[in-house]
Amino acid sequence: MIKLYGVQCSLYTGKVRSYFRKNAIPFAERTQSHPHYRNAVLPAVKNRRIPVVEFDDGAMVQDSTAILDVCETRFPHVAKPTGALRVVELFLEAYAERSLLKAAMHYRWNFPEENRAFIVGEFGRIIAFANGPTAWPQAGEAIAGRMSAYLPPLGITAHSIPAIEASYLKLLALLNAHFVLYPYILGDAPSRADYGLMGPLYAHLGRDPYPVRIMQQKAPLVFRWVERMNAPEGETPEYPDRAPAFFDAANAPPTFRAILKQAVAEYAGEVEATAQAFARWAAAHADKPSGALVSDKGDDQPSFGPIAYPLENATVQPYSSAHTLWAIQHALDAYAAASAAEKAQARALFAEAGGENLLDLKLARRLTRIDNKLAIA
Ligand SMILES: N[C@@H](CCC(=O)N[C@@H](CS)C(=O)NCC(=O)O)C(=O)O
Repeated sequence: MIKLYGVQCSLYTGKVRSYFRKNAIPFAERTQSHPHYRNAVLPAVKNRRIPVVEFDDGAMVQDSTAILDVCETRFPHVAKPTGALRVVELFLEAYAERSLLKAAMHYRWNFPEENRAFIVGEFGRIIAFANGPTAWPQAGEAIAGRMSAYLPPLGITAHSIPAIEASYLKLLALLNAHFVLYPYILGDAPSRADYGLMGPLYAHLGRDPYPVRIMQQKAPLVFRWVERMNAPEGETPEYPDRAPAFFDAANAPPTFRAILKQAVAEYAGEVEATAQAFARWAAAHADKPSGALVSDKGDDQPSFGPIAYPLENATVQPYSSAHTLWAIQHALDAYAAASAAEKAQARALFAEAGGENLLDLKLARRLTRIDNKLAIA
């Protein structure tokens, strides 16, 4: 049976767990404290991040996006959208994994009175469950310190927090309106847009004490979507007797178009600034051969240095994430592979969302992952 190494409070694990459940793919979930993780998985993947999936033939992959890529070839029966909607699902997956990380991290770490004991306990139970409740707080504190240190490099500051909150609350309202009509982002079947969004919207924003209350009170249909995305049923009571199909890109409903527009508004500036940082990096590293890791130090998700981009009425100043360009490359590849008619549909959708330029983005070099680390293709 497939093994998923991860935990409930892990953003990226939530994405993969939901994919397996929704598509009736049997799996067993384990934490990193399992002896097989330490003895066999970590030495093989050479990357301490979760999730890691060990497939039944022994192949192991770290990175939720890379795992879904592999799953698409291993489980061809799982329906996936085509044409313009394929471009959209991969764009929204990239948006969820990077841009929504700000809201996920802010709402987890900046409300310690409500969240801190819960999340420290969660971390403690991951690494020291067998040692019993008295051991958990101390074990959890060590991880909590490391995770909360990610906030400044993500650009989460007193200046940007009002913008991060405003943008997140807009998304919640738009999703809530969409789920009145459809069970999933692209209609009546889940896609990588949903799996991607499940990372931040379940593990942090739909589960930590402070933000889950916001979701329940302001966007109850989003809370229901989170439940639905973690359940194996194909059909749910609110939308009975509906065929599990995606809507047609040409007739994409206004509620969906509004979600795409919000994602573009939040994320396009970061993508463009990161692509520019990559171009500067590539010019300075023109001798990097194909197959070389991006990071000389062997970092799996390196940065091309600081960037700045607008969000609402603020400027966010994070360290750029090279990894997000690899994720965006998925959407660009889908666009390049589309027919002329599908390209026109994708352009129409992104143009209406204010993001037509994204489809013309040229990355300085092609990116790939080698040994679970970002590399030059
Ligand atoms: N792009 C990776 C990100 C994985 C990731 O950052 N996972 C977190 C937990 S949600 C982690 O393992 N962090 C450990 C660390 O940063 O040291 C993926 O999609 O799997």
